[in-house]
Amino acid sequence: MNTVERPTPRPWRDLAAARHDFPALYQLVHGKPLVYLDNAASSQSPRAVHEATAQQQARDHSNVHRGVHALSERSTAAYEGARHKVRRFINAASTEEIVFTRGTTESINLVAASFGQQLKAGDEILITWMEHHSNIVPWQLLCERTGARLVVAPIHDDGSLDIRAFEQRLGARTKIVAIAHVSNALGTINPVVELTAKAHAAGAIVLVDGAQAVPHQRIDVQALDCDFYAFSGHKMFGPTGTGVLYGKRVLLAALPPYQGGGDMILTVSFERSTYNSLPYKFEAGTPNITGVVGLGAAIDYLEGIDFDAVALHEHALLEYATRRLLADVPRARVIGTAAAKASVLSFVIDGIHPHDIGTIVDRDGVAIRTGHHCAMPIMERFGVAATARASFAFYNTFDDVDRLIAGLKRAVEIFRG
Ligand code: C6P
Repeated sequence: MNTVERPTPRPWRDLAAARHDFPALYQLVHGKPLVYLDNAASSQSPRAVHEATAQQQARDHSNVHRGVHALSERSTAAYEGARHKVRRFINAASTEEIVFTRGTTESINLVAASFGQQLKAGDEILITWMEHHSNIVPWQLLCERTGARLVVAPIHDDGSLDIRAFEQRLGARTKIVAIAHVSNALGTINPVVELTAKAHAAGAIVLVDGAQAVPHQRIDVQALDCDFYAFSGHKMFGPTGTGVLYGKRVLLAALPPYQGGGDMILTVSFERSTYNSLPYKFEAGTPNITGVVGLGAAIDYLEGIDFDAVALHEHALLEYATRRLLADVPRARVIGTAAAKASVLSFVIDGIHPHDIGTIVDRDGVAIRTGHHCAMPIMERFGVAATARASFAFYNTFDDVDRLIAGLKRAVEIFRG
């Protein structure tokens, strides 16, 4: 029985209509209508993205920046057009600051490999306890190469960052501060403007892992004032294998290339090569042209969405799901209860392994993620091996939450024996 009153739905006319743009949401899974609650892993993409990628593949497939023929010119225009869309979307000052990558992971590795060449023994890289492995391991590898030290700022029991401890760990040795904008495993939203200002005051540069922020809120990299901002296309309704590294022009211009190959050079001889201008210096080899065109289409789509409405709707979903979970699912505990939280609900049900929870609700057509969410230190911090995680996008509904809770109650029944 539902013991929690449902919020009166606000007139989400646009968002409710938008749901119809996502064909994947209208399928049966194990004979039941799909409820897709794994958006933090990968969100579904709208028809406009499918159409853009299909056209790129079917009509314009060719290489960029290399040919004078019509197909290559069309591909180049679409690829560079997407760069303009990204620039506008995150309010970067120039397209020179927008580097296409395979995803957040590659964006962070790029900075670690390139900017990281300046680091030496004794330098420090400050991260937080709530980072995804993508924002831990590249820095560990850099520490191994250079003798620099990885320093970790702890978090409170509710999953929010301990800002005093963060400040105490900032110092003259801190060269890089690398922080998640939003935690994928807890949902915590970090105060990145404040943290960036503190890091800059200490003389460090700041990389923000924006993988979980970009789909949910308007990002303005100039307002954030971070030096680098990394995100993935497949979490913002675009294709897999696409991502972006934003970097301040003055920093990118001074950095050595990441990878060598075609397109990132101006001249090559056996004695020496010279490098292309920004951002091409960081885009070696044939890029994921089709994917980037799809990412551009995803951004066009997002430009038509009211992000304030998205934030309100997702917050309402998260609140309702949290209250229903705690009221109606015996032995459920939420992991990550920070006041500032995005639409991620990580939880455990005592006595049931998260993988069993995920498998049982999947039989009901409900897709959630279970596991350590590539954030093993967070699991250790909260004394669990894994959690179950429901993560919402604007196209989710209160019905979706009800279906999740019904599945979870079924799981509890099954394990009661
Ligand atoms: N998190 C999740 O289910 P890639 O794989 O490069 O697109 O994104 C990596 C990444 C980096 N930072 C954060 C905060 C992330 O959430 C992710 C991806 C997915 O939570 C897959 S593990």
